[in-house]
Amino acid sequence: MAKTVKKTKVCIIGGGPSGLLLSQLLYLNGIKSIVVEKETREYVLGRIRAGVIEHGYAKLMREAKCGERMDKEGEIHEGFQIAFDGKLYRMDLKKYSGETVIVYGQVEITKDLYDAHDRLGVKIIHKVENVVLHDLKSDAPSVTYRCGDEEVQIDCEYIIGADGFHGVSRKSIPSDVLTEYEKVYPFGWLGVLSRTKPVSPELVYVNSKRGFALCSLRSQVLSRYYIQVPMSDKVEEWSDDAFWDELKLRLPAEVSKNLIIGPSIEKSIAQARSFVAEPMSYGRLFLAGDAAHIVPPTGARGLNTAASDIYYLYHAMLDHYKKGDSSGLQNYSAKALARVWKNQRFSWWMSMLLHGFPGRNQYEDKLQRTEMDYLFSSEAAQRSFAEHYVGLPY
Ligand code: RFL
Ligand code: PHB
Repeated sequence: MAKTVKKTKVCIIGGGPSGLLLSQLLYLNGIKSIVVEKETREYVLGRIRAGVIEHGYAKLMREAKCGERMDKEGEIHEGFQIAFDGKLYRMDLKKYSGETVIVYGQVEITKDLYDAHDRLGVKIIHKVENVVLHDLKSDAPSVTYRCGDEEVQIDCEYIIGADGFHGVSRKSIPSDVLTEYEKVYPFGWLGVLSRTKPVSPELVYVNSKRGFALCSLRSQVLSRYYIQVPMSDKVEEWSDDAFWDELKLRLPAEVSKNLIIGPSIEKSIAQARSFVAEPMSYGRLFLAGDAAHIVPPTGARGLNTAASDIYYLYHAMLDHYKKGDSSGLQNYSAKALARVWKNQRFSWWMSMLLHGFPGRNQYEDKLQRTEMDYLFSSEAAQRSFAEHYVGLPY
Protein backbone atom coordinates (compact mmCIF):
# COMPACT_ATOMS: atom_id res chain seq x y z
CA MET A 1 0.00 0.00 0.00
CA ALA A 2 1.34 3.49 -0.88
CA LYS A 3 2.22 5.71 2.01
CA THR A 4 0.90 9.27 2.23
CA VAL A 5 3.64 11.65 3.35
CA LYS A 6 2.71 14.85 5.17
CA LYS A 7 5.06 17.58 6.32
CA THR A 8 4.77 19.90 9.30
CA LYS A 9 6.94 21.64 11.85
CA VAL A 10 5.55 19.93 14.96
CA CYS A 11 3.75 16.60 15.22
CA ILE A 12 1.68 16.35 18.39
CA ILE A 13 0.69 12.88 19.54
CA GLY A 14 -2.51 13.01 21.60
CA GLY A 15 -5.58 15.22 21.21
CA GLY A 16 -6.27 15.56 24.93
CA PRO A 17 -6.11 18.91 26.74
CA SER A 18 -2.28 19.09 26.65
CA GLY A 19 -1.86 18.40 22.93
CA LEU A 20 -4.75 20.64 21.89
CA LEU A 21 -3.60 23.57 24.02
CA LEU A 22 -0.10 23.48 22.53
CA SER A 23 -1.38 23.13 18.98
CA GLN A 24 -3.77 26.04 19.48
CA LEU A 25 -1.08 28.34 20.95
CA LEU A 26 1.39 27.45 18.19
CA TYR A 27 -1.21 28.02 15.45
CA LEU A 28 -2.01 31.47 16.79
CA ASN A 29 1.70 32.25 16.38
CA GLY A 30 1.95 30.88 12.86
CA ILE A 31 3.70 27.62 13.81
CA LYS A 32 1.99 24.72 12.06
CA SER A 33 1.46 21.37 13.72
CA ILE A 34 -0.48 18.16 13.12
CA VAL A 35 -2.31 16.51 16.03
CA VAL A 36 -2.96 12.77 15.84
CA GLU A 37 -5.42 11.19 18.29
CA LYS A 38 -6.18 7.52 18.90
CA GLU A 39 -9.84 8.00 19.85
CA THR A 40 -12.84 9.84 18.39
CA ARG A 41 -13.65 13.39 19.46
CA GLU A 42 -16.81 12.13 21.22
CA TYR A 43 -14.78 9.61 23.22
CA VAL A 44 -12.23 12.23 24.30
CA LEU A 45 -15.06 14.55 25.34
CA GLY A 46 -16.76 11.76 27.28
CA ARG A 47 -13.93 11.39 29.81
CA ILE A 48 -14.99 13.11 33.02
CA ARG A 49 -11.83 14.10 34.84
CA ALA A 50 -10.48 17.35 36.24
CA GLY A 51 -12.67 20.04 37.73
CA VAL A 52 -10.39 22.64 39.30
CA ILE A 53 -8.35 25.05 37.19
CA GLU A 54 -5.41 27.12 38.48
CA HIS A 55 -5.39 30.84 37.71
CA GLY A 56 -2.18 30.38 35.63
CA TYR A 57 -3.90 27.78 33.48
CA ALA A 58 -6.94 30.03 33.07
CA LYS A 59 -4.62 32.79 31.84
CA LEU A 60 -3.07 30.43 29.30
CA MET A 61 -6.55 29.44 28.06
CA ARG A 62 -7.34 33.13 27.54
CA GLU A 63 -4.05 33.59 25.67
CA ALA A 64 -5.11 30.66 23.47
CA LYS A 65 -8.36 32.54 22.78
CA CYS A 66 -10.26 29.76 24.53
CA GLY A 67 -11.18 31.53 27.75
CA GLU A 68 -14.49 33.14 26.87
CA ARG A 69 -16.87 30.37 27.98
CA MET A 70 -14.64 29.50 30.95
CA ASP A 71 -14.88 33.09 32.17
CA LYS A 72 -18.64 33.12 31.63
CA GLU A 73 -19.61 29.70 32.98
CA GLY A 74 -16.72 28.75 35.29
CA GLU A 75 -17.14 29.46 38.99
CA ILE A 76 -14.49 31.38 40.86
CA HIS A 77 -13.75 29.69 44.19
CA GLU A 78 -11.96 31.57 46.95
CA GLY A 79 -11.64 28.56 49.22
CA PHE A 80 -12.91 25.11 50.15
CA GLN A 81 -13.67 23.00 53.20
CA ILE A 82 -11.83 20.13 54.82
CA ALA A 83 -13.88 17.85 57.08
CA PHE A 84 -12.06 15.94 59.83
CA ASP A 85 -13.46 14.22 62.92
CA GLY A 86 -16.92 15.37 61.84
CA LYS A 87 -15.94 19.07 61.91
CA LEU A 88 -15.45 21.49 59.00
CA TYR A 89 -12.40 23.73 58.50
CA ARG A 90 -12.25 26.35 55.77
CA MET A 91 -9.14 26.74 53.65
CA ASP A 92 -9.11 30.37 52.57
CA LEU A 93 -7.19 30.41 49.30
CA LYS A 94 -7.82 34.07 48.58
CA LYS A 95 -6.72 35.25 52.03
CA TYR A 96 -3.52 33.19 52.08
CA SER A 97 -2.43 33.38 48.44
CA GLY A 98 -4.27 36.39 47.03
CA GLU A 99 -5.48 34.06 44.25
CA THR A 100 -8.51 31.91 43.45
CA VAL A 101 -9.22 28.81 41.35
CA ILE A 102 -11.87 28.27 38.69
CA VAL A 103 -14.26 25.33 38.85
CA TYR A 104 -14.62 24.38 35.19
CA GLY A 105 -14.51 20.81 33.94
CA GLN A 106 -11.84 19.20 31.78
CA VAL A 107 -14.61 18.21 29.35
CA GLU A 108 -15.48 21.89 28.84
CA ILE A 109 -11.82 22.90 28.50
CA THR A 110 -11.27 20.20 25.88
CA LYS A 111 -14.48 21.15 24.07
CA ASP A 112 -13.39 24.80 23.99
CA LEU A 113 -10.03 23.75 22.53
CA TYR A 114 -11.69 21.58 19.85
CA ASP A 115 -14.10 24.41 18.99
CA ALA A 116 -11.18 26.85 18.69
CA HIS A 117 -9.47 24.47 16.25
CA ASP A 118 -12.72 24.29 14.25
CA ARG A 119 -12.81 28.10 14.08
CA LEU A 120 -9.24 28.17 12.76
CA GLY A 121 -10.12 25.43 10.27
CA VAL A 122 -7.53 23.08 11.80
CA LYS A 123 -8.40 19.37 11.64
CA ILE A 124 -7.33 16.92 14.33
CA ILE A 125 -6.63 13.46 12.90
CA HIS A 126 -8.66 10.92 14.87
CA LYS A 127 -8.67 7.14 15.07
CA VAL A 128 -4.96 6.70 14.37
CA GLU A 129 -3.48 3.25 14.98
CA ASN A 130 0.03 1.76 15.10
CA VAL A 131 1.63 5.10 15.91
CA VAL A 132 5.44 4.78 15.72
CA LEU A 133 8.04 7.49 16.36
CA HIS A 134 11.21 7.42 14.25
CA ASP A 135 14.70 8.98 14.23
CA LEU A 136 14.22 10.95 17.43
CA LYS A 137 17.93 11.72 17.70
CA SER A 138 18.14 13.07 14.15
CA ASP A 139 17.21 16.54 12.82
CA ALA A 140 14.42 14.96 10.76
CA PRO A 141 12.21 12.82 12.98
CA SER A 142 8.95 11.35 11.72
CA VAL A 143 5.79 9.66 12.92
CA THR A 144 4.02 6.87 11.08
CA TYR A 145 0.50 5.58 11.68
CA ARG A 146 -2.43 3.90 10.05
CA CYS A 147 -5.80 5.63 9.78
CA GLY A 148 -8.52 3.51 8.21
CA ASP A 149 -6.96 2.13 5.00
CA GLU A 150 -4.32 4.82 4.83
CA GLU A 151 -0.66 4.44 5.91
CA VAL A 152 0.70 7.88 6.75
CA GLN A 153 4.13 9.31 7.47
CA ILE A 154 4.51 12.74 9.03
CA ASP A 155 7.91 14.33 8.49
CA CYS A 156 8.50 17.02 11.08
CA GLU A 157 11.06 18.96 13.06
CA TYR A 158 9.79 18.16 16.56
CA ILE A 159 7.48 15.56 18.12
CA ILE A 160 5.40 16.28 21.21
CA GLY A 161 4.34 13.25 23.22
CA ALA A 162 1.05 14.40 24.78
CA ASP A 163 -0.55 10.97 24.61
CA GLY A 164 -1.27 10.38 28.29
CA PHE A 165 -0.02 7.73 30.69
CA HIS A 166 -0.76 4.77 28.37
CA GLY A 167 0.56 6.41 25.19
CA VAL A 168 3.45 5.34 22.96
CA SER A 169 5.68 8.41 23.20
CA ARG A 170 7.28 7.77 26.58
CA LYS A 171 7.82 4.14 25.59
CA SER A 172 9.79 5.33 22.54
CA ILE A 173 12.57 6.62 24.78
CA PRO A 174 15.19 3.89 25.30
CA SER A 175 14.90 2.30 28.74
CA ASP A 176 18.54 2.95 29.56
CA VAL A 177 17.87 6.70 29.16
CA LEU A 178 14.58 6.87 31.05
CA THR A 179 14.14 6.65 34.82
CA GLU A 180 10.60 6.04 36.10
CA TYR A 181 9.57 6.88 39.66
CA GLU A 182 6.30 5.42 40.85
CA LYS A 183 4.08 5.02 43.91
CA VAL A 184 0.82 3.10 43.69
CA TYR A 185 -1.64 3.81 46.52
CA PRO A 186 -3.79 1.02 47.96
CA PHE A 187 -7.05 2.64 46.82
CA GLY A 188 -8.94 4.17 43.94
CA TRP A 189 -11.53 6.94 43.64
CA LEU A 190 -15.05 5.94 42.73
CA GLY A 191 -16.56 9.01 41.06
CA VAL A 192 -20.20 9.82 40.33
CA LEU A 193 -21.50 12.69 38.23
CA SER A 194 -25.14 13.58 38.87
CA ARG A 195 -27.50 16.26 37.67
CA THR A 196 -28.28 17.51 41.17
CA LYS A 197 -27.64 20.67 43.15
CA PRO A 198 -24.22 20.35 44.86
CA VAL A 199 -24.31 19.65 48.59
CA SER A 200 -22.18 22.73 49.25
CA PRO A 201 -21.30 25.81 47.20
CA GLU A 202 -17.59 25.08 47.83
CA LEU A 203 -15.65 21.81 47.51
CA VAL A 204 -15.55 19.64 50.63
CA TYR A 205 -12.58 17.25 51.08
CA VAL A 206 -13.43 14.68 53.76
CA ASN A 207 -11.19 12.56 55.97
CA SER A 208 -13.58 10.16 57.74
CA LYS A 209 -13.08 6.91 59.65
CA ARG A 210 -14.69 5.11 56.68
CA GLY A 211 -12.21 6.64 54.22
CA PHE A 212 -11.82 9.72 52.04
CA ALA A 213 -14.66 11.46 50.21
CA LEU A 214 -14.86 14.57 48.04
CA CYS A 215 -17.87 16.71 47.23
CA SER A 216 -17.12 18.65 44.07
CA LEU A 217 -19.18 20.21 41.34
CA ARG A 218 -19.25 21.35 37.75
CA SER A 219 -22.00 23.94 38.18
CA GLN A 220 -24.86 24.71 40.56
CA VAL A 221 -26.91 21.97 38.85
CA LEU A 222 -24.18 19.38 38.27
CA SER A 223 -22.46 17.59 41.16
CA ARG A 224 -19.33 15.46 41.16
CA TYR A 225 -18.72 13.20 44.16
CA TYR A 226 -15.93 10.74 44.94
CA ILE A 227 -15.30 8.12 47.61
CA GLN A 228 -12.13 6.18 48.33
CA VAL A 229 -12.58 2.47 47.54
CA PRO A 230 -10.23 -0.53 47.66
CA MET A 231 -8.56 -1.13 44.30
CA SER A 232 -10.17 -4.57 44.12
CA ASP A 233 -13.65 -2.97 43.86
CA LYS A 234 -15.35 -3.04 40.46
CA VAL A 235 -17.53 -0.17 39.32
CA GLU A 236 -20.36 -2.59 38.38
CA GLU A 237 -20.51 -3.67 42.04
CA TRP A 238 -21.47 -0.15 43.13
CA SER A 239 -25.15 0.64 42.61
CA ASP A 240 -26.15 4.31 42.83
CA ASP A 241 -27.92 3.62 46.13
CA ALA A 242 -24.85 1.97 47.63
CA PHE A 243 -22.72 4.95 46.54
CA TRP A 244 -25.04 7.55 48.08
CA ASP A 245 -25.39 5.54 51.32
CA GLU A 246 -21.62 5.28 51.69
CA LEU A 247 -21.04 8.95 50.80
CA LYS A 248 -23.59 10.04 53.44
CA LEU A 249 -21.86 7.97 56.10
CA ARG A 250 -18.56 9.75 55.37
CA LEU A 251 -19.87 13.33 55.43
CA PRO A 252 -20.27 15.38 58.61
CA ALA A 253 -23.95 15.62 59.62
CA GLU A 254 -24.13 19.33 58.80
CA VAL A 255 -23.11 18.51 55.21
CA SER A 256 -24.98 15.23 54.64
CA LYS A 257 -28.29 16.79 55.69
CA ASN A 258 -28.11 18.90 52.51
CA LEU A 259 -27.20 16.06 50.15
CA ILE A 260 -29.57 15.76 47.21
CA ILE A 261 -29.24 12.46 45.42
CA GLY A 262 -30.15 11.51 41.87
CA PRO A 263 -29.25 9.02 39.15
CA SER A 264 -25.57 8.87 38.18
CA ILE A 265 -24.78 10.18 34.70
CA GLU A 266 -21.28 8.74 34.88
CA LYS A 267 -19.61 6.39 37.32
CA SER A 268 -15.99 5.22 37.20
CA ILE A 269 -13.05 4.15 39.35
CA ALA A 270 -9.59 5.72 38.95
CA GLN A 271 -6.51 4.14 40.52
CA ALA A 272 -4.50 6.54 42.67
CA ARG A 273 -0.92 6.65 41.42
CA SER A 274 2.09 8.95 41.51
CA PHE A 275 4.48 8.65 38.58
CA VAL A 276 7.28 10.67 37.01
CA ALA A 277 9.45 9.82 33.99
CA GLU A 278 12.80 11.57 33.66
CA PRO A 279 14.00 13.17 31.45
CA MET A 280 10.97 14.69 29.71
CA SER A 281 12.81 15.03 26.42
CA TYR A 282 14.87 12.80 24.18
CA GLY A 283 16.41 14.19 21.01
CA ARG A 284 13.55 15.82 19.09
CA LEU A 285 10.83 14.29 21.33
CA PHE A 286 9.30 16.31 24.18
CA LEU A 287 6.86 14.72 26.64
CA ALA A 288 4.05 16.77 28.20
CA GLY A 289 1.27 16.12 30.69
CA ASP A 290 0.20 12.64 31.77
CA ALA A 291 2.60 11.09 29.24
CA ALA A 292 5.41 12.08 31.63
CA HIS A 293 3.81 12.29 35.06
CA ILE A 294 0.62 11.54 36.95
CA VAL A 295 -0.61 12.26 40.47
CA PRO A 296 -3.48 10.99 42.60
CA PRO A 297 -6.37 13.43 42.03
CA THR A 298 -6.37 14.62 45.67
CA GLY A 299 -4.66 17.96 45.10
CA ALA A 300 -6.29 18.66 41.69
CA ARG A 301 -2.82 18.99 40.16
CA GLY A 302 -2.82 16.63 37.15
CA LEU A 303 -4.27 18.77 34.40
CA ASN A 304 -2.80 21.89 35.95
CA THR A 305 0.71 20.41 35.82
CA ALA A 306 0.10 19.38 32.22
CA ALA A 307 -0.75 23.03 31.50
CA SER A 308 2.54 24.29 32.95
CA ASP A 309 4.46 21.81 30.75
CA ILE A 310 2.65 23.31 27.79
CA TYR A 311 3.48 26.83 28.94
CA TYR A 312 7.22 25.97 29.03
CA LEU A 313 7.09 24.12 25.70
CA TYR A 314 5.10 26.87 24.00
CA HIS A 315 7.58 29.55 25.07
CA ALA A 316 10.54 27.34 24.16
CA MET A 317 9.06 26.81 20.68
CA LEU A 318 8.37 30.52 20.25
CA ASP A 319 11.97 31.34 21.18
CA HIS A 320 13.23 28.67 18.80
CA TYR A 321 11.08 29.58 15.79
CA LYS A 322 10.85 33.35 16.27
CA LYS A 323 14.26 34.22 17.75
CA GLY A 324 16.45 31.27 16.78
CA ASP A 325 17.09 30.65 20.49
CA SER A 326 16.89 26.93 21.34
CA SER A 327 17.93 27.20 24.98
CA GLY A 328 14.30 26.84 26.15
CA LEU A 329 14.00 23.52 24.33
CA GLN A 330 17.31 22.35 25.77
CA ASN A 331 16.26 23.31 29.29
CA TYR A 332 12.63 22.19 28.96
CA SER A 333 12.95 18.90 30.82
CA ALA A 334 14.77 20.35 33.82
CA LYS A 335 12.47 23.36 34.02
CA ALA A 336 9.25 21.35 33.74
CA LEU A 337 10.45 18.67 36.18
CA ALA A 338 11.21 21.24 38.88
CA ARG A 339 7.52 22.21 38.97
CA VAL A 340 6.33 18.64 38.36
CA TRP A 341 8.12 17.37 41.48
CA LYS A 342 6.72 20.15 43.67
CA ASN A 343 3.22 19.16 42.55
CA GLN A 344 4.09 15.49 43.09
CA ARG A 345 5.09 16.29 46.65
CA PHE A 346 1.91 18.29 47.29
CA SER A 347 -0.38 15.61 45.79
CA TRP A 348 1.36 12.85 47.76
CA TRP A 349 1.17 14.88 50.97
CA MET A 350 -2.50 15.78 50.51
CA SER A 351 -3.30 12.13 49.69
CA MET A 352 -1.53 10.95 52.86
CA LEU A 353 -3.39 13.62 54.85
CA LEU A 354 -6.90 12.75 53.73
CA HIS A 355 -7.15 9.02 52.99
CA GLY A 356 -7.57 6.00 55.18
CA PHE A 357 -4.69 3.52 54.94
CA PRO A 358 -5.89 0.05 56.00
CA GLY A 359 -3.32 -1.74 58.11
CA ARG A 360 -1.43 1.41 58.97
CA ASN A 361 -0.02 1.44 62.48
CA GLN A 362 -1.12 3.73 65.33
CA TYR A 363 2.02 5.84 65.08
CA GLU A 364 1.21 6.76 61.47
CA ASP A 365 -2.40 7.50 62.41
CA LYS A 366 -1.14 9.89 65.08
CA LEU A 367 1.11 11.60 62.54
CA GLN A 368 -1.86 12.12 60.20
CA ARG A 369 -3.87 13.72 63.04
CA THR A 370 -0.89 15.91 63.91
CA GLU A 371 -0.57 17.05 60.26
CA MET A 372 -4.26 18.01 60.37
CA ASP A 373 -3.90 19.79 63.68
CA TYR A 374 -0.88 21.73 62.42
CA LEU A 375 -2.63 22.68 59.17
CA PHE A 376 -5.76 23.96 60.92
CA SER A 377 -3.84 25.85 63.60
CA SER A 378 -0.98 27.41 61.64
CA GLU A 379 -1.33 30.36 59.31
CA ALA A 380 2.08 29.49 57.81
CA ALA A 381 0.82 25.97 56.98
CA GLN A 382 -2.35 27.35 55.41
CA ARG A 383 -0.34 29.85 53.40
CA SER A 384 1.85 27.07 52.02
CA PHE A 385 -1.22 24.94 51.30
CA ALA A 386 -2.95 27.80 49.47
CA GLU A 387 0.19 28.63 47.48
CA HIS A 388 0.26 25.08 46.10
CA TYR A 389 -3.49 24.70 45.55
CA VAL A 390 -3.94 27.88 43.49
CA GLY A 391 -0.86 26.93 41.48
CA LEU A 392 2.84 27.55 41.97
CA PRO A 393 4.23 30.22 39.64
CA TYR A 394 5.34 29.05 36.19
P1 RFL B 1 -4.91 12.77 28.45
O1 RFL B 1 -6.08 13.56 28.90
O2 RFL B 1 -4.78 11.36 28.91
O3 RFL B 1 -4.87 12.84 26.87
C1 RFL B 1 -3.97 12.05 26.12
C2 RFL B 1 -4.61 11.77 24.77
O4 RFL B 1 -3.72 10.96 23.98
C3 RFL B 1 -4.48 9.97 23.30
N1 RFL B 1 -3.57 8.84 22.97
C4 RFL B 1 -3.02 8.70 21.75
N2 RFL B 1 -3.13 9.44 20.65
C5 RFL B 1 -2.43 9.01 19.54
N3 RFL B 1 -1.66 7.89 19.54
C6 RFL B 1 -1.55 7.14 20.63
N4 RFL B 1 -0.80 6.04 20.60
C7 RFL B 1 -2.24 7.52 21.81
N5 RFL B 1 -2.34 7.03 23.05
C8 RFL B 1 -3.15 7.84 23.74
C9 RFL B 1 -5.58 9.62 24.30
O5 RFL B 1 -6.70 9.02 23.65
C10 RFL B 1 -5.90 10.98 24.89
O6 RFL B 1 -6.93 11.65 24.19
O7 RFL B 1 -3.54 13.51 28.88
P2 RFL B 1 -3.23 15.09 28.93
O8 RFL B 1 -3.69 15.79 27.72
O9 RFL B 1 -1.80 15.19 29.35
O10 RFL B 1 -4.16 15.62 30.14
C11 RFL B 1 -3.92 15.21 31.47
C12 RFL B 1 -5.25 15.21 32.25
O11 RFL B 1 -6.19 14.45 31.54
C13 RFL B 1 -5.08 14.67 33.69
O12 RFL B 1 -3.87 15.11 34.26
C14 RFL B 1 -6.22 15.10 34.62
O13 RFL B 1 -7.45 14.58 34.19
C15 RFL B 1 -5.98 14.68 36.09
N6 RFL B 1 -7.10 15.03 36.97
C16 RFL B 1 -7.21 16.30 37.51
N7 RFL B 1 -6.31 17.24 37.18
C17 RFL B 1 -6.44 18.51 37.67
O14 RFL B 1 -5.58 19.36 37.38
N8 RFL B 1 -7.50 18.89 38.46
C18 RFL B 1 -8.46 18.00 38.83
O15 RFL B 1 -9.42 18.39 39.49
C19 RFL B 1 -8.31 16.62 38.38
N9 RFL B 1 -9.23 15.71 38.69
C20 RFL B 1 -8.05 14.06 37.32
C21 RFL B 1 -9.12 14.44 38.19
C22 RFL B 1 -7.98 12.76 36.82
C23 RFL B 1 -8.93 11.84 37.19
N10 RFL B 1 -8.82 10.53 36.66
C24 RFL B 1 -9.88 9.83 36.04
C25 RFL B 1 -7.51 9.94 36.49
C26 RFL B 1 -10.07 13.51 38.57
C27 RFL B 1 -9.97 12.21 38.11
C28 RFL B 1 -11.00 11.21 38.59
C1 PHB C 1 -13.30 17.13 40.40
O1 PHB C 1 -14.20 17.98 40.49
O2 PHB C 1 -13.38 16.21 39.58
C2 PHB C 1 -12.13 17.19 41.32
C3 PHB C 1 -11.97 18.31 42.13
C4 PHB C 1 -10.90 18.36 43.00
C5 PHB C 1 -10.00 17.32 43.05
C6 PHB C 1 -10.15 16.22 42.20
C7 PHB C 1 -11.22 16.16 41.34
O3 PHB C 1 -8.97 17.38 43.91
